[in-house]
Amino acid sequence: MADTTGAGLVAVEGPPILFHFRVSHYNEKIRWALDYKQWPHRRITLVPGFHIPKVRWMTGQNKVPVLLLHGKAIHDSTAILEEIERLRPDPPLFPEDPAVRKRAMEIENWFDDEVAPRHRRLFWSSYWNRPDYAARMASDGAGALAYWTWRVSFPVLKPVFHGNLGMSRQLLDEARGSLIRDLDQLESWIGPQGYLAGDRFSVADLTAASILTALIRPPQFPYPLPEPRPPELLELRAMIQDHPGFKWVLDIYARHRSKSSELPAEAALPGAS
Ligand SMILES: N[C@@H](CCC(=O)N[C@@H](CS)C(=O)NCC(=O)O)C(=O)O
Repeated sequence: MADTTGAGLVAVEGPPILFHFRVSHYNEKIRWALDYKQWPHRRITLVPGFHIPKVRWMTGQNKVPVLLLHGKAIHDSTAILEEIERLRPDPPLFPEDPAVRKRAMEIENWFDDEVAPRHRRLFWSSYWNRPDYAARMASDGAGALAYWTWRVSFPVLKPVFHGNLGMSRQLLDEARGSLIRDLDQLESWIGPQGYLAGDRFSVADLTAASILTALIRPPQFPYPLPEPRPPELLELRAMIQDHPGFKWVLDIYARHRSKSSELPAEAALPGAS
């Protein structure tokens, strides 16, 4: 098969390759699942805004995460998690009992569809008028050229991001207004064993905790934000830091965020998986 990665790999035979934004909470779902299942994989860091030609060419749409698995490019974190589970069922992330499984997937969808856009919007709002901070955050891991290109392009990219992220005053106010409500909802779902669906760690917990990293950033999140962070971001974090839902995220990360199974670049050649 032809090289579809631009990374010199014949992807059909090699280990999974994750195309991701380091900063992103949807992408963290996939990193965590691969690490949880100890599935050796490669990661290719993309820079928001500049990712579009490659991702569109691979998948016909613009969003990451994208996982290249046995020559097939899969997008959408929910679909990717299902495929990972199918190919690597142990340890399981999806509950066996159909009713609990259905509940876990409902919770996953709620965090993906409702909570994630709100928290991402607030996260980006704290960088909105700080182009230097924004360029360091967005280009993290991609080098000095990416930093400077991003820094110079930000004013031009802003209208695109404005539409994509929903940065209107009304949507931002709504997102801020539902911060505590979202965590109250989460808290109401925590079961006696500390999990959201059933009595063990599942896709529901992984998704909720990943999505909430936009503002919480537990110490085990694999890519710490460049310092200093915008004061507006610290202020948002301070608004929720005493909430039991915030503490739940820290606890789930401390107990279940496995160490990385990312391969060093040279080990990711065909046949290395
Ligand atoms: N429903 C998708 C959402 C993914 C998503 O929104 N990804 C964002 C990063 S957080 C993205 O790639 N945005 C770039 C763009 O829309 O051009 C999923 O679960 O994977």
